[in-house]
Amino acid sequence: MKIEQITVTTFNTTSKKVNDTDGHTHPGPEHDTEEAMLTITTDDGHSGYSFGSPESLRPHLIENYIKKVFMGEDPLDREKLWINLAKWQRGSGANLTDRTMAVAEMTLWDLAGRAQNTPVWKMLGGYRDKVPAYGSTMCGDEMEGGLATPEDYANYAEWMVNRGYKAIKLHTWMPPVSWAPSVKMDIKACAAVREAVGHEFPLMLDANHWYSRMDALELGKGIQALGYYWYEEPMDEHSTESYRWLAEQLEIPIIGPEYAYGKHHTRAEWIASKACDIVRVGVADVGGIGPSMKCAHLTESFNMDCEIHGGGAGNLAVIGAISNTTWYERGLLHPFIDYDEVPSHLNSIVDPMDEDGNIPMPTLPGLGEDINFEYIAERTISTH
Ligand code: LLH
Ligand code: MG
Repeated sequence: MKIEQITVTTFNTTSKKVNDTDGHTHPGPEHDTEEAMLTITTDDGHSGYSFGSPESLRPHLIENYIKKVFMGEDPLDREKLWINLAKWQRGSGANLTDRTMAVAEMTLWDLAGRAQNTPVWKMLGGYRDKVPAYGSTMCGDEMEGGLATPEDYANYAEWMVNRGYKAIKLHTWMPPVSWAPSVKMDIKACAAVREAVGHEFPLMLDANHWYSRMDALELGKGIQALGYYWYEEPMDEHSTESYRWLAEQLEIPIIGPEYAYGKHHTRAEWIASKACDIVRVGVADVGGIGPSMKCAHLTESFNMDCEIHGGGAGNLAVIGAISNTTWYERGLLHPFIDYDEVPSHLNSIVDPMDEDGNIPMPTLPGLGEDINFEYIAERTISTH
């Protein structure tokens, strides 16, 4: 089996989400947008698919890195192909990102799963056939009836509990919200939600990612007193020492790193530095499913949990194959967004949630995405 063709199909679709000036996602009016599908095909007729932004799959990246490393190779040699791609990152002038590598590597997994008629989480060595989800809110906003006040968070938390979620994570207010960030408002929102859901319900906080040490400590003490279960990314994660300083002073578990670069190496540094109590890993953050498994196993060796950042097919596959994780992050959620609405380029969502708050592991071969190829063909703008 040899890789014969690598194609990016850019297509038109619609979205009801917009980004603010600081990059956070919020609800917005329905608008046209572009999405890209990477297809890798072998000489014996097998194909794998994965999705990314057109920018993360632009011709420069496909021609100079992905094709250079993948063409003519056996797609089952995922470790070799990933390591060779990772080596190219150093000299790529920051062009070849972990996100692009993740899409390329997930396409190899999808191809292998489809060729062997097996879901990826089973190929990795299955551990569970379902996982409980936590509802993860969007960042706070200034929309009437949205997530503008502590009461809004409390009302929405009640809705989430009724919907079946077994845990909730708040993303609170960050710039460009006019008065944000505010430790006092974050604590008010956390307190309002605690009151709404009761004392036993698991709650987590992912606050403004750029607080100072003193603000992060004050907020940590506040949510510790409210019985929150974990505290996520209150400061810039590139300062491991700041997290070690914070973790030493708080009893509430610190989770991280989510966003810091460096893949499994960074996770090892955080564990060794005692900068976190729970390790955070997402396929898009560390360059794919394979490196996420390295992180999970590294974490397991230290008897630590590894909680997965973000949803989607790749993250679900990793959760299905590791023992030291508890939750699937379902989101980002907002009162104005219907998370269960099927995106036009799919026939169904990969992470439907049952009334007990569980996500069943996909049964389709490969990553388990049920792709609407007809829709993509009809709305194709370009291929390269
Ligand atoms: O800044 C944001 O919009 C969120 O923090 C986002 O990155 C979210 O994916 C996250 O951190 N989840 O845990
Ligand atoms: Mg986070």
